[in-house]
Amino acid sequence: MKILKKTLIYIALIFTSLSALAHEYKINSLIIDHPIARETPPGVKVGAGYLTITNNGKEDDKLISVTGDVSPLIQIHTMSIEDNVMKMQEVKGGLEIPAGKSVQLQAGGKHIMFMNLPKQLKAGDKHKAILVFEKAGEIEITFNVEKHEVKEQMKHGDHKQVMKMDHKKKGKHHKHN
Ligand SMILES: [Cu+2]
Repeated sequence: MKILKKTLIYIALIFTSLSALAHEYKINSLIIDHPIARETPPGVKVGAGYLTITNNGKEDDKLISVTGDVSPLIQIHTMSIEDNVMKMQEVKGGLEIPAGKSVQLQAGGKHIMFMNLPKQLKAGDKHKAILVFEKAGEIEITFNVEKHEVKEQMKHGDHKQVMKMDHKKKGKHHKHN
């Protein structure tokens, strides 16, 4: 009995944490899935936001603007690489959300840019914002601030490797030279 109870509590916990992680919003035929902002390093004045917008309707729509307390100027950006230089450009006139399609704003592609950040974005913070769509109208969503988990793990691994390499170099120094 005790084990069963524990298992049930465990399952309940998994579901609560899942629903906390994956938050979504609905306005008319649009579904806005999992808006997040990336944690920013201290002193950095810009931050990125990501989300997915799915248009289940029969009419195209457009994301016209994003506003919120998180920063005084929020833009929608595209990202491209020209001559090995990463370029970001503001999407003018709104971001198309075609009927029956999903538009992903994600790392390395289209994103929301928080300009002139008044303070650091920290993991666990929540920032409300208003999305305005041409046809669906406006909706309040919350950006959950999350860490760059994958990158941080990589950094950690690299760091360890560098340490190991240093050790080897020191140990084999005379043999090599
Ligand atoms: Cu940008």
